[in-house]
Amino acid sequence: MTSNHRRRLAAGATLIAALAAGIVPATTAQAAPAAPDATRTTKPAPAPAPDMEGVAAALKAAMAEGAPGAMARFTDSKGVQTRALGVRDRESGAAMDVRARFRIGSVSKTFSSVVLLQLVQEGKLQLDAPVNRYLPGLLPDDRITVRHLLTHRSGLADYTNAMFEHTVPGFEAVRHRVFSYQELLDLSLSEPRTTEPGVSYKYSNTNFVVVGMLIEKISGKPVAEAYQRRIIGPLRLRSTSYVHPDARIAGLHVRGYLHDDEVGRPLVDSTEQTVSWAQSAGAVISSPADLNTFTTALMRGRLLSPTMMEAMTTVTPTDATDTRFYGLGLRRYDLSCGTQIYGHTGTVQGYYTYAFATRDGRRSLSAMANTSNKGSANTALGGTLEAAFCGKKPAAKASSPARATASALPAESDLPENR
Ligand code: REY
Repeated sequence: MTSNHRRRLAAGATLIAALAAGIVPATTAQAAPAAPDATRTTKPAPAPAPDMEGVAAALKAAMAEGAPGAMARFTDSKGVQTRALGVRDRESGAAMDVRARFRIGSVSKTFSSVVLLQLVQEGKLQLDAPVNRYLPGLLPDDRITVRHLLTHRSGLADYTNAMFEHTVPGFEAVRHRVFSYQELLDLSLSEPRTTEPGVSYKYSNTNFVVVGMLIEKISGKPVAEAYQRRIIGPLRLRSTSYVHPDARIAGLHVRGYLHDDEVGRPLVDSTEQTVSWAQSAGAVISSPADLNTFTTALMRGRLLSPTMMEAMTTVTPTDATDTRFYGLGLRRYDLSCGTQIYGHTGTVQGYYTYAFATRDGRRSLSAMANTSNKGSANTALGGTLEAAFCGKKPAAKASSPARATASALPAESDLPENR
């Protein structure tokens, strides 16, 4: 062994000890020379700088597709960058504002998943145990497990497909209703099940209604309290709330505008609603800053143990593109530059949301547009992901083969198999 070798080994050992003691920030560790026996011999490529003009272009494209406004907030080691375009209120003409709150739809599923996985971590339930062990007789099949719910593999039909088959009348019929979880589950059970338990991925809000029932049964408290005590409080998410069945959004907020199925009909202001049809599957209210804090904290392991993070980020494909995957209440998208991002999408009447972060939690993006039932606007909004996480695209060569990417394809929540 050369003395040079020895010095590098010693430096490596010191660094590992310092890391274990929590003295050295991880960034220093990456910049330090690798020990000779390290498996990685080259430095990781630096993350591409976000293309904020590309982000703005995607927001503009969402507006060109019918969103009154759109905004995005990106965080990395260099700080925060935001873009807000259009209006958050068509009547007053108030401009879109990155501090404003909005309905995050199914990004709520990641919140519910975190709560349930904390209960698993505490030994209060098991991922591979039947749901009926904790809620006897609830489901028609003892083979459906807790993990099947979190991975959308229970085969329980999505009751919202029938509810919102006719968008505006469907919405108006439930806008002010207050459902019990049992009523929502009964709607699902009145339809045939879609798959045998565990067999295949089929996105269904019913799964996260049952997750809400499990949280309430195991914790003995309403889901609102669980979100507060386990996520909102510890992360100090001051613009995040779960107010079901209150129909209003408190404080500075974005108004949501629902598209009618019939082209050319006026937009419906859908801001006020109980979101009782979704509850633990989609009724959380948040802001861009809070969503970035949430996805970053999650990925950095501040909410769950390494074992639970491993379970949550173990994914299977959701479609044939091989770019989109689902773990436990968490999506993974593989972008064109090779970067993998984790988070969730959300659709609730009047609001489309994306909230994603890299696996190391160093970069995060939240983006929203204040419209829905307009798939092309949602797909355009998804363009913020490539721009933010992959940076500027090299000028396209006419001969280069087109590669499918997670965000250039129709938004996942608009694919029939996910609705
Ligand atoms: C329900 C319909 C969307 C939305 C949904 N959202 O299940 C959950 C999610 C919470 O995954 C509605 N579409 C729209 C229709 C279609 O009414 N006919 O786009 O506002 O985020």
